[in-house]
Amino acid sequence: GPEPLDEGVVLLHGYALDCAEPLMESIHRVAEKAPFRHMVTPGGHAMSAAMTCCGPLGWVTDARGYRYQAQDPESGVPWPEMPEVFRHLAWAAAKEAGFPGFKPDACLINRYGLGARMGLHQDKDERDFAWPIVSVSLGLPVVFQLGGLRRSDRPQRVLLEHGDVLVWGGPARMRYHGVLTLKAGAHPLTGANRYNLTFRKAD
Ligand code: MD5
Ligand code: FE
Repeated sequence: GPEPLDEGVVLLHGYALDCAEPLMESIHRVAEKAPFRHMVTPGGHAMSAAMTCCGPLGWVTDARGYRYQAQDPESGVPWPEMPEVFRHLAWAAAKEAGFPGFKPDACLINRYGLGARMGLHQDKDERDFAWPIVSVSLGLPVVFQLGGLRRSDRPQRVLLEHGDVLVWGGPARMRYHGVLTLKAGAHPLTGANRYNLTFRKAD
């Protein structure tokens, strides 16, 4: 089976390469219905990554806080359906990493342009932390910060490249993590951007 990076963290290097083109086409189709936007944190700062969602639940942030909800706040209508290629990839990667039966109900799509980053944080808005999170990287590479269970734990740096899939769960589920600033580049499928799909069981 795959090599864990650390307890509960499995990096499936290149696992999404074979389906990268359908994934990107699906991202663009989702974004026609639910455009990428820079959501605002409860502290009043616009996030540097642009986001959209698909699936029964979408993650949102605004002045009221962080939460999952069934409707896109910009349009008031349900998030677009989760494309089959997304659902299959998330399920298969989770199984490969030792989490059979993963049926995510939320997919957050992050688009990082030049200079975008994501500060160290924990993912803790989900109901059941027994399910893993599956993260798919497309396009330009970025340095991922894999921290510990306390914010003060010094993060390890892991390069995430096009097609990489990261699965973490169990003892790693609540680890702090983030991504460093995206550098300039050009990728044949994504241009100057990095996309990240984050699959979660939120409800
Ligand atoms: C990203 N997104 O690259 C990252 C990948 C987010 C987010 O963090 O919340 O949208 S998710 C990688 C991740 C999540 C939770 C735990 C760990 C990694 N981990 O312990 O390594 O846009
Ligand atoms: Fe996160």
